[in-house]
Amino acid sequence: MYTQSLNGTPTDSDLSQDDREALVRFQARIDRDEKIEPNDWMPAAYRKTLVRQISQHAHSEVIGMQPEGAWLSRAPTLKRKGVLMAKIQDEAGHGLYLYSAAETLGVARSDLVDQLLSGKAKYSSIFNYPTLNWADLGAVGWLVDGAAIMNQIPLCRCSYGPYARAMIRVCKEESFHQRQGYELISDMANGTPEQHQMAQDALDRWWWPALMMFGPSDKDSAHSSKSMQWKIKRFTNDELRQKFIDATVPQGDRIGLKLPDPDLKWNASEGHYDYGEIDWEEFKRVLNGDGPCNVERMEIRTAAHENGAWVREAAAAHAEK
Ligand code: BYC
Repeated sequence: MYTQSLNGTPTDSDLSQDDREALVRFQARIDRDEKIEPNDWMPAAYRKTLVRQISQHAHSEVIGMQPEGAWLSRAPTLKRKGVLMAKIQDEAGHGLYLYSAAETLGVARSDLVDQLLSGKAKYSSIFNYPTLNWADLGAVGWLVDGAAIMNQIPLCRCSYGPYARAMIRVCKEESFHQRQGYELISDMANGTPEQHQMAQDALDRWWWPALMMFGPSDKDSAHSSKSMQWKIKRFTNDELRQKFIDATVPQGDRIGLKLPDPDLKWNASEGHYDYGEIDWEEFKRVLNGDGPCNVERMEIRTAAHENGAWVREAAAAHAEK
């Protein structure tokens, strides 16, 4: 049945007259900026898109703990260690809110996790890059969390209520993450010449992967037009990427770091920065499992899942009592 089914994207000719009318009423609610709630009627394709996006977002938060976790035992001061620990715990929390938001759409979290572990579901490309030195933690906070906020603030106005509400708290925490990263990399950039060089090197390696977080260019984005019509996405991938670049260039200038793009220049007539070509071949390779850390990330995640089996069994046994 079309109306509430989770699978398949029917074509217009598959729809009954009732379904067509329901679709018109649904789009009218979206156009009036009403929130869609879990028990409301929604087209199967809207539900499917949300499950896909929210679950991939949740997986990204969970996998995203790994590049930072690698530095917990090597943080240079107690203060930095405490901040890093809090940030990583926040990411775990974001994953949990997001899995819960996805579950309101009628999918089981265990199925979503299986999709991640079997390689069927994606997670953000950015987490397949390594954190090679301490300055990378600054670059991750400044750029990766900075890009995340740019992408996620509009999701607070997403048409699906549970996702939009989860994003409000996530964004508050992401804002703290971005600021701690910028403070960390500012300290490095203003430190000794060697520390400054480490900060520049981290920026050089993280800049382009951070731009890829926003997804393929609009002309290649499979889902954007439908997601914009349904107000799941409020801006296209390229619009958000441009906003991020425009916000980040002056931040780099302020701390004396140079963004690694020779084509970056202010375009006064359009009021934004023009930028160079993104290496989309690299993006595709990373999405297809061939990034620097894809294998390692999945091995660690799979081992954590297997080692946690007894906790899930104990929790289920306790719940049955
Ligand atoms: N990496 O049609 P498109 C965080 C996939 S967590 C991997 O434009 P859409 C953080 C896309 O899924 C950051 N895959 O898709 C955590 C689709 O594949 P499928 C995660 C990507 O959904 C810890 C295909 O390419 N943020 O910030 O309209 C520590 C075609 O793309 C990527 C979110 O998940 C990518 N970069 O737009 C620190 C935010 N880009 O599903 C920080 C929520 C695209 O057809 N998600 N793909 O197989 C979104 O806003 C949207 O899903 C995207 C993509 C903008 C990412």
